[in-house]
Amino acid sequence: MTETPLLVAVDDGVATLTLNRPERLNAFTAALHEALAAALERATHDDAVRALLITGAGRGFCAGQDLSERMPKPGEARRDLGNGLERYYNPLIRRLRGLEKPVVAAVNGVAAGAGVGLALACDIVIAAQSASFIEAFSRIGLVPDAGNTWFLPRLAGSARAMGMALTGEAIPAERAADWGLIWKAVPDAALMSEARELAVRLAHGPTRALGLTKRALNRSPANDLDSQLDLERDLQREAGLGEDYREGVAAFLEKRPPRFSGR
Ligand code: T3D
Repeated sequence: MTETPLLVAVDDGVATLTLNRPERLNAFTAALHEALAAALERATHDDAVRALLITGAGRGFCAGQDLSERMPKPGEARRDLGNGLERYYNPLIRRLRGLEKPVVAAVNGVAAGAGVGLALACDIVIAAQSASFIEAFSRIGLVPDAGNTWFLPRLAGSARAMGMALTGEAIPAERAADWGLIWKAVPDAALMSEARELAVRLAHGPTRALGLTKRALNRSPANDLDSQLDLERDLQREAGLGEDYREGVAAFLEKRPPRFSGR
């Protein structure tokens, strides 16, 4: 068993978080949740981190909850699974969606159960062609959680969401991309270089504006057009006061690449 459930490396503006339980396809334990929450908290407040990249060690991305932590001991009362969602999964998904820095998921292998929720909570999902997405919940008598019932119908439509959730069938990465569930599927050998290149590009971008863009798109499903127009006005006001906007316009007029600072 690996002892460090999460590897964290910060380089060139990108914090790379690697789920590191390859022998269990990076299934979530309490220790992995705690390490991930702490790393996301640090990344939120560290100005040197302007984008994040989340991936998995070994052949899997994340197989959801580690079921060996759920094996009932003889005589033990039945566990209230709502408590685990409240304590770990819901804060994780909220934190990823609320983090105003771009987050890229490099889905290197199977994503199952809450592992799908983890991937879909990221802003841009790139998957290896050999990866797949499995709503494994129905296979073990559970309901999709970790945001799955919110993400799936919005990204793929309700017919596909329902099919995935009720059957638990594996959806290969290329089909997931065709369905709009993820950004794209790439050859396995290209996954990490493409995902890293994208994360570095975003980290060197106008990250304050990218964070506000993320806020606008995340609020959109709950808003009517009028409210969304008001939100765009407010966020644009904020972006327009930023240094990156001045730099972007100056660079355009001077016909040179911009040097964004994220301010
Ligand atoms: O409990 C709560 O708090 C509620 C929250 C729930 C959130 C959830 O995510 S519920 C859903 C939990 N996840 C699953 O049900 C998925 C279980 N895993 C699988 O169905 C399969 O492993 C996969 C389809 C993902 C991959 O299959 P395959 O054939 O490629 O690999 P494998 O041989 O099944 O797995 C490799 C090893 O990882 C294996 O261990 P072994 O035999 O080599 O010692 C397997 O037991 C282990 N593993 C895979 N997933 C999990 C796991 N061990 C514990 N928990 C897992 N989720």
